[in-house]
Amino acid sequence: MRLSKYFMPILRHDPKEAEIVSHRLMLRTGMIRQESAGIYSWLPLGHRVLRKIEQIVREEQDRAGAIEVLMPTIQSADLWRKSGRYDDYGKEMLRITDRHDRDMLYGPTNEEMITDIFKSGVQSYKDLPRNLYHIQWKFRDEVRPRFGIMRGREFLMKDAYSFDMSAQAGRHSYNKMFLAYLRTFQRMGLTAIPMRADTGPIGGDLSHEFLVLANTGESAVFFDRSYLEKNWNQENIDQDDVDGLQSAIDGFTSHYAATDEIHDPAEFEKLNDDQRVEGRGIEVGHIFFFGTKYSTPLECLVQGPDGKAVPVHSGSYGIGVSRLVAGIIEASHDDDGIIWPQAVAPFDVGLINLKAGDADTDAACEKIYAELSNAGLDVLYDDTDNRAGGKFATMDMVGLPWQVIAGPRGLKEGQVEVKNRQTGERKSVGLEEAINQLTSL
Ligand code: P5A
Repeated sequence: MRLSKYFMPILRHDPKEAEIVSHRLMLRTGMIRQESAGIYSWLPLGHRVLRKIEQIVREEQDRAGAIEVLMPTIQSADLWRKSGRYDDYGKEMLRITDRHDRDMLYGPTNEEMITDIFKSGVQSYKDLPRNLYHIQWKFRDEVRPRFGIMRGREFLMKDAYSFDMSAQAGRHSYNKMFLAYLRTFQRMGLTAIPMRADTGPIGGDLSHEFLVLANTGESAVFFDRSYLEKNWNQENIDQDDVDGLQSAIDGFTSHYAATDEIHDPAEFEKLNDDQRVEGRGIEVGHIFFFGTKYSTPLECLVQGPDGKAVPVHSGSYGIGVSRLVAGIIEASHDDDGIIWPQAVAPFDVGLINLKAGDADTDAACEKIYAELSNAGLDVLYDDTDNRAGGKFATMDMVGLPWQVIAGPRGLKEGQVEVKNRQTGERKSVGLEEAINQLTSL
């Protein structure tokens, strides 16, 4: 992408309304624009990151055996009346009346609808287990939308719903999602710690939240240091081995980890001083097992092997896809701006032309741009005639993993600079070598 043809409205100054770094940097780099309180447009740069995160979430859900669907954002109130949540959900639910005076709502979550969908498509125990998910916009009329898209009113969520014949089978489905979550967040370069959690308006009695550590997180967290040393993707776990997966999850959850809501100081104090970590965290995922809470009122029954109809056991599993964009920035930035982990970066390489209009510099940049693009890399090419200082600052703020800087002085010796945004290391290398280095990443 050539910057001269792109839409990336950079703000020169910090916006007053931004209290935390992710909100500030998302506004400054032109990733998002507020439309009303807690409601944002995703501009091209932000949209690219959102889609990358969504794709990682999708791949890990698919790998865990979940099946993608897409439910609407607008729902009828009928099913919610049946489950009893139409009144329980309170003011967070945006209620809408259509032209026929029918009560509708903008979905804050989809337990009711998916249970109804499932019920209409499945009759026998032979069709279970199943896990259906979608990635769809939700609306919650939060009292205090804040921190940009971190706590929005409209936000993108991945929500999955599992259906099983028994509580034990349901537990296995829960465990598969648990593992998928650890893998998902790690692929995005995040350390997300699973913590036992309250179930709130979703319900059930088994629940875990996944928290990314950041000083600006909304929850206070207390945990055992050993969580910081885990590499979930390296653990060789067979997700279909019921007992093996259960003991792996038991292992992951055997150490102390809790948010302030359910923190037990006496238990925490039992850890050695150097093992105790207190901090703040951002909730990026939340999983629930609620058994027959929805299947009973919504009459979602399945015929067992003995011919008797029984309510299915279900769970629901959420990931804050749009919140993750902010969560990653909170976890990965410095004074100069964002430092995108490779897996979610909006572009792989930022190419800076230090003298646009100079024939040799333009030719060298065109060659680099073409060869990196042909090799499948996404390149943001700053081909504008802005000042070099401004170009450096913008590129650092946008935070792409690699930069290639080309100017007449270096090119006289056939050299360009390659900069690693994370380490800050800059190296002068031959033009071909720069291309080889980046295409072999
Ligand atoms: C699980 C999936 C649920 O809604 N029903 C379907 C269950 N859980 S949850 O914890 O309430 O939400 C899941 C994740 O969505 C993100 N999230 C938000 N992101 C941005 N702004 C908000 N206002 C917001 N509310 C929830 C969180 O990451 C949460 O873990």
